[in-house]
Amino acid sequence: MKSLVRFTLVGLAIVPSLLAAQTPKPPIPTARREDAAMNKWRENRFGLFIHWGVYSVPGGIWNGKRVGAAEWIQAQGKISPIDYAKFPADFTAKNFNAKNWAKAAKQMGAKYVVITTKHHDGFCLWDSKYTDWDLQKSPAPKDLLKQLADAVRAEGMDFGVYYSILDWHHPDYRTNLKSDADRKAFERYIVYMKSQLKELVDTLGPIKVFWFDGRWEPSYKENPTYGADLEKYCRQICPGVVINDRIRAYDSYADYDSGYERKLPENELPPVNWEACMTMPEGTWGYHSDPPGNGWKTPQTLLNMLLKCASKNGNFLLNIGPKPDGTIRKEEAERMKAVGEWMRFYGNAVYGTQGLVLKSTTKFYATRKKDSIYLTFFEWPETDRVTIEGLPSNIASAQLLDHGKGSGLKVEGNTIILPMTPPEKLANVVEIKLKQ
Ligand code: JFZ
Repeated sequence: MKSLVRFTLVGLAIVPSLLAAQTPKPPIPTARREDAAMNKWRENRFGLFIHWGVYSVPGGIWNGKRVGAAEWIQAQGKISPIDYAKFPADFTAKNFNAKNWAKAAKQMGAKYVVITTKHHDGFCLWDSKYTDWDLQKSPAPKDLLKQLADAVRAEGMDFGVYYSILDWHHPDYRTNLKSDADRKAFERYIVYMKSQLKELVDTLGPIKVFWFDGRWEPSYKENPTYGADLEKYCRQICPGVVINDRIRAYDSYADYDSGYERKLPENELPPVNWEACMTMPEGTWGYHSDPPGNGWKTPQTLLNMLLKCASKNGNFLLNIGPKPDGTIRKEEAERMKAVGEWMRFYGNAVYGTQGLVLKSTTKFYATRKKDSIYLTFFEWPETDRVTIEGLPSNIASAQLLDHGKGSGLKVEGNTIILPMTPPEKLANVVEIKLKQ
C-alpha cells in the first residue's frame, strides 16, 4: 500500500524545466567569494559532469515506451518501485575503469569532474551505512566513487559530487509538510542527507564541489532554514568546498548560480559566479539509447558554448551519461576527444581567464589573462580587418595561434589584419598583448 502511494507521488512529479520560468531569483550578493578555493574553481572554467546510476539500465525506454530524460524514467515512465528495484542487478559496471574515465576527462580538457552520487531515484552510487538502496544491490564494485575520485585527482583535476535533495525512495522524504508528522519525517530525512554527505567526505578524500539539485518541492522550497542549515553544515564538514545555489530554497546563490541549465546567458555579464551545465544531445542527462531532440551537438557547438561561457566569466560543465556497464558511448567519447584536441592548443584562451566586453563589427569571444587578450573566432571574418573598441590599453602586438605556434599579425592602431585563410577548422584564436 505504502509503495502505491509513493508510486502516485512519483507519477505526478513535475519536470523542473517547467518550473524554472517561475522560480524566484535570489538577491545579488554584494561581494563574490574570493578565497583560494573559489578562485581555483573559477580558473578551472571547464568541467565534466557525469550522470550515472541505475536509471542508466533501462536507457530511456521502458515497456517499449520512450521517455525524455533517461534519469527521470521512474517518474516519466511510471515505473513501480518493485520494477525499479530490479535495475540495480543490471548495473554491472563491468567495463568501468576509473583511470580511463579520468584520462578521458583530462584529455577533453576538463579541470574538474562532478558525478551523480545520488539522483532523484535515491539510489546511492556507493555502499552507504544509512541505506540499503545502494551499490550493495548491484554487482558493481562498491568503491567505484572512491576509485574515480582518486583517479581524477591523480590526473590533477578537482573532484566534485552531485547530490539530489529530492528523493523518490527514502521513506522519510516528503513533498509537502502538511502535518507535524510530515515535518518530523522530513527532518529525519535531512539528518539522513547530512549523514550521507559526511560519509562521502570521510570516504572519498578532498571534495571540491557540492553540486546540489532537487530543491523545488514545497517541503524544501518553502522552508529556507533547511537549506541555510544544510549549507552551514556542508561548510563545516568540508572546509573550502564550493557549493552551488541549488542547496538553497531560492533565497541565496550560495557560491554560484547553477541556473544556466542547457542554456547560456545572452548579452549580460552575469553579476554572480556562475556555471552552465550542458547535455550533448538534447534533454537527457543519463544514458539514453535513443536520445530526444535532433541528434548530437557538434564539437564546434560545444566549444562555442565553452568559449561563450568563458567570455562571460562563467564555467562550463559538459555532461556524459555512461552505460550501466561503465562504457562511455562512442558519440560522447568522440566529442570529448575532439574538444580536447582543440583545447590542448588553445586552452589558454579559457583557463584562468576572465571575460571582457569589447566592441567590434566582427564576431568573436574575448577573454583576458594578465596582459594577454584572446579573441576566439568561430567564423572567419568576411574581411581581413578587425577593429576592436574598448580595449583597456593599446595593442603592443598580436599573433594568430596555430597549434602551439604563433604567427605575428600586422597591427594598425586598434585594428589587426588577418590572413585570408585560418589555420584551424573549429575555431581560431588571436592573442593580443597589451602595452603596459
Ligand atoms: C535537474 C535534474 O532534474 C536533471 O535530471 C539533471 O540532473 C539536471 C542537471 O538537474 O534538472 C533541472 C534542475 C533545475 C532546473 C532545470 C532542470 N532549473 O532550475 O532550470
